[in-house]
Formats: sequence, C-alpha cells, structure tokens
Amino acid sequence: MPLPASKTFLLQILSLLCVIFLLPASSLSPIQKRSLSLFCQPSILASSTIPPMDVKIDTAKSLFGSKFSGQTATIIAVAPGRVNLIGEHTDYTGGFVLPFAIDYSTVVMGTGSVEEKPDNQERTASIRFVSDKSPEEVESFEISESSKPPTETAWTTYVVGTVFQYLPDLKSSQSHLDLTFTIAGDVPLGSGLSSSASLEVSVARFVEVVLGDAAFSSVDNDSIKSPAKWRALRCQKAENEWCHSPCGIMDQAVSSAAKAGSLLLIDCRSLTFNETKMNEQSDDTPVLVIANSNVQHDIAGGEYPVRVAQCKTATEALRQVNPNIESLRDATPDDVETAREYMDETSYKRAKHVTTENERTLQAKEELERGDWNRVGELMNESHASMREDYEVSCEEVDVLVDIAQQFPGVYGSRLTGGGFGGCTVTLVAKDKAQDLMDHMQQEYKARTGKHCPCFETKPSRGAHLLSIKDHKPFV
Ligand code: GAF
Repeated sequence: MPLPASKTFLLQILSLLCVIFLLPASSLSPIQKRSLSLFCQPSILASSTIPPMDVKIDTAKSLFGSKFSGQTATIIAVAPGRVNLIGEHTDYTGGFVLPFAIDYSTVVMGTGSVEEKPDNQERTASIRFVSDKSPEEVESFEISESSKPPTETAWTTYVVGTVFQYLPDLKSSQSHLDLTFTIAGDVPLGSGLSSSASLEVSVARFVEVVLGDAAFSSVDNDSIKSPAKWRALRCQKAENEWCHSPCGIMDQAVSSAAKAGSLLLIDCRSLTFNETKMNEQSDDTPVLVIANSNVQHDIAGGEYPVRVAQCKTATEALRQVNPNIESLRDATPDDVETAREYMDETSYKRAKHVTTENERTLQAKEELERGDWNRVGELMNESHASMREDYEVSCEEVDVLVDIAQQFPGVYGSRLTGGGFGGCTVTLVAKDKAQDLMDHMQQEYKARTGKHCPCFETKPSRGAHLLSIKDHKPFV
C-alpha cells in the first residue's frame, strides 16, 4: 500500500499543522515523522496538561457522525501510551522491564460485524477508518489471509497490520470481517511514549469486541485466560512484520495489560506480568515527572535495529563460554566479563548494559515496594549512565535534561525512558518539589539547548479498556 505522491504531500502538510498547532500526532508513521523533520525542527510535541478523555471521545464521535453518517458507533476502545521506569533495551533479549501506562491514549470508536460470504475463498476483512490527524481522509482497505505487508510503512499500516493478525480467528474461509471506525489520540508523536503501541492495541481491543467469542479462538485455550498477553503478541507481530520495526514486546504488553496505580514488571521471555505498587505507606512517596526533549525518536529506522543485531553478536560470543546462553537474558554481568576476550569492544559494552540493566530492574521493583526511594533513584541514575556510556542510545539534549534533573534538590533519580536517540526522560522527585523541578527544567533546558521541554507529572494509569457508548464510563 505505498502512498501516492499527492497523499504524501498532503500528509506532510498535516504533519506541519500538527507542529504548528501543538497537536500530538499519535498515529503518524515513521515516514510522516521523517516528512515532519523535513519541514522544520520539531518544537513542541506535547502539552503540559493531558487533555481529558472526553475531548478524544467527542472528536472520535463527531468524526464518525460526519464520515459514516449511515452507521451507528457501538464500541469505544482505549489504549494508553507508556513510560518505562527502568529496564531499557532488555525486552528483545527476553529480559525484564518495569513500565507503566500513562493518561495519553488512543481512542477507537466505531462498529463492525462478521458475515459469511459463500464466494469467499479465504478469510477477508474490509476496514474503513478516519483519524483525527487527517480528518478529511477516509482510509479504506480490503485484506485477506494472503495479504502481504507493504514495502513502505504508512501510519495506516499499523492499523491494517493489527487487523490482519485477527483474521485467523474468523470461523471459516467464507467469513468476512467488516470494520468502520474513527481514531482520536493524544500520545505525543516520536517522543518515546509509545504512540504506535497505543494505536495498535486500541485497534486490537476494538476488533476483539467485534469478534466476540471468536477472538483468539485460533490461538489456544490459554488465550482466553490471558487475552492481554496474546493481544500484545499480535500487536508486536503487526509492528515487526507489517511496519518493519524490530521492536520488543514491552510497549504492546504494558499498553495492553497495565492496571491503574501499578507499574508492571514484565518478564519478556515468559511474558508474565507482575503488578508493582510504589510503597505509599509514608508521606514521602515521590512522584514521576516526564520531560520531553523534543528530539524526535524513530525506532523503525536508524540505530535501533543495529542494537538488536549487536545483542545477537554478543550472545554468540557468550555461548563460547556457556553454550546454555540462548539470549542475553540468560547471561550475568560476570559471564560478560568472562567472555570479554571473545568479544569486540562494542559487543562487550552492549552485553554489559543489558545484563546489568536486568539486575537493576529486578532490584528496582523490590526497592519501589519497600519505599527505598534513594536506592530506586540510584538505580535510575546508573541505568542512564549505562545507556549513555555502554548502550549508546542517549543524545546530547537528553543528557542535558537528565543532568538538570539529577542536580535538582528533591530528585532521587532521572533517566532516559524508551528507545532513546531523543524522546523523554523520567524523574523520581519528592512530591512537593515536582512543580519547581518542572519550572526549573524548562528554564534551564531552554538556556542550555535553545529548545523547549514540555513536562508533566504522571501516575500509573490503566491499560487497554472499553468505555460505554452511552456515558463513556469504563466497563469494569
Ligand atoms: C522501544 C521498543 F519499542 C521497545 O520494544 C523497547 O525495546 C524500548 O524501545 C527500549 O527499551 O520503545
């Protein structure tokens, strides 16, 4: 599904408008992100206050009314973006991560049905949708089980690739899935807060409602017990295979499975989730502040796939000292030292980051529950140093943000969050110092880089869920 030139031009104009009017564009593709940077340096991609859910719902509703006037929307599915507290670049080697969902999210509203078509030779789907980022454009796709991913990824590929994953659930080769929906989102684009996972997971949750009992019927019985896990796997597959992005499972897993008030320790090999609450017994429970460097991050291109490959090379070297090491998840920092003579310097540094980061992540979970904020902060600082020195996924602006935060009184720890090469930082700070910190970061960051850094305070929010079409309240 390559984009025609006229459409690409239109998308560039829309991307530019997103920047000008400060609208975060949660559902734009890496191609659109690149188009955007052709026009100008991204300035402000996130606002300091998170727009209320009602704004997204109203947008989705009025779009549905104007574009699909003959139909009635019956389903509202929501999926959030995420912040990772610690455990970075460990998911694609089966390690541990400790993210949480945030209030920035994507809403999918619409209707759908499953029909039997006697002439069908294979399972098929018709998908019609409109996004608030390109409200004039009704996107329309016909897919079947034999559809192939496009060579060039457009933002629509995240949607179509996700729907494709659900085709095997249709009862027979005569079955046809029909979907009509609108998308409204506010996860800031390219800021490392998982706008793409939020889009995929919200679409997935929507499709599951249309499929009803048939959802996940093609997987196995276990899927009924843990739909969140299978949803995450399917969304990751959509991103890996359809969008050519070799991401791990973290973003889709937390967007799919997070519980309000909890961080989620995810074992990315077994895909088991362990809810982790910050100890709230004492008055001194700190808060989490996110700061956006406004440097664009893009995991489909660039260095991310290089890191994935480097981890494989390091694993091969580690196998020479221990053949039982299947991935970096199986190795300890001591193993890495032992195998150092079989590795080049780059492989050594990558393996050192991943193995120490896994240990830091497990420890951070314990300390969060215990309420040892100083130790959590130290682990965050160590994690950032490791990402900067050994994994080399930070950048100058992010280092400046982290430096400003780490020096501020009341801050326990600060680090880059997400894929890196730009994006956001997460800072653990005393509650009564959070506002001062945000003011100080904005001022200092501007002085040191000339850039603006939108900041917001956040708390762990809930993962994918459905809202009632009547009163927009969540179904339990
Ligand atoms: C991106 C990827 F999508 C995740 O899978 C993860 O690897 C993260 O970068 C780094 O921890 O968000």
